[in-house]
Amino acid sequence: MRLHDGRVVHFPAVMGVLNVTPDSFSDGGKYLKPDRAIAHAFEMQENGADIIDLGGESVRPAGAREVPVEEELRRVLPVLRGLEGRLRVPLSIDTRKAEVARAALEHGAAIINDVTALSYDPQMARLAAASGSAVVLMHMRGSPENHMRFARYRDVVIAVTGYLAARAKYAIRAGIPASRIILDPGIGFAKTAQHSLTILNSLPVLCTLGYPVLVGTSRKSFIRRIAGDSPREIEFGSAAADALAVAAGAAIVRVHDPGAARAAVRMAVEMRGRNITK
Ligand code: HH2
Repeated sequence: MRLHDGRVVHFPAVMGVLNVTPDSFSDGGKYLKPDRAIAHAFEMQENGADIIDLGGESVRPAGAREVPVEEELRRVLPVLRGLEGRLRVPLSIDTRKAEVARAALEHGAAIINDVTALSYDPQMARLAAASGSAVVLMHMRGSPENHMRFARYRDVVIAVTGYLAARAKYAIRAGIPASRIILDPGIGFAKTAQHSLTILNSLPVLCTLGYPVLVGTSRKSFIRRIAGDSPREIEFGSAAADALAVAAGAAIVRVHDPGAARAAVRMAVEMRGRNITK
């Protein structure tokens, strides 16, 4: 995918998670100090991340609390300033707020990762269109605060695919080029473990929409439940899920450990052929 700043992300790509939050479910508080967050971004780049995804608000699948925009800006701005012009790989901003996304774009971010698929902030679609940034549109029901109340589907694959097709249409109508749209089924968001597994089993269906698909399974509760709860089991389980997601057509995996994911993605590519994603 060619980004508006001319940089190209080759698929399958590894997106490294950089949470500057006190309460993220797996790494909350670890990178709250800007210096530590900046160092971790460079470390993830060295370990094989193709994109760094910076977030200042936890939206963890277990239920999160909304962060005021001033606080979110206070968390991400020092990190944005510290990374601007120094990161080789593109920066993505994980936010549902246009004001935060705008600040990130001004500091060189090229991707807006919006877990509400441009539905939370009416300014978001216009901002993405005007800036030329790429967008990640994720499926969820309700909001990050209450989505688990809505984890009921007649057919989760049809519901997710239909929703994302409609959000992509909305984005295009708002002026975002189709070539800069990425879709994400939102693993763990308004989904039980079984829903997440069903979706992962049906990724080729989502891929038929013709957009790159991003999958974020890293360290989520269904991995812990299946692979085990020790740090090694969680990491191996996440890497296995990344490999299988890429083999099934995912273009981007969003991960906490880019080194492990990079190895897993390489195996998937070599075992299934190099043209498994666009
Ligand atoms: N998952 C999380 C956050 N943002 N964005 C996309 N596009 N897809 C995801 O699956 C996704 C996401 C939750 O993970 P994490 O960032 O580790 O936790 P938290 O939101 O608690 O910071």
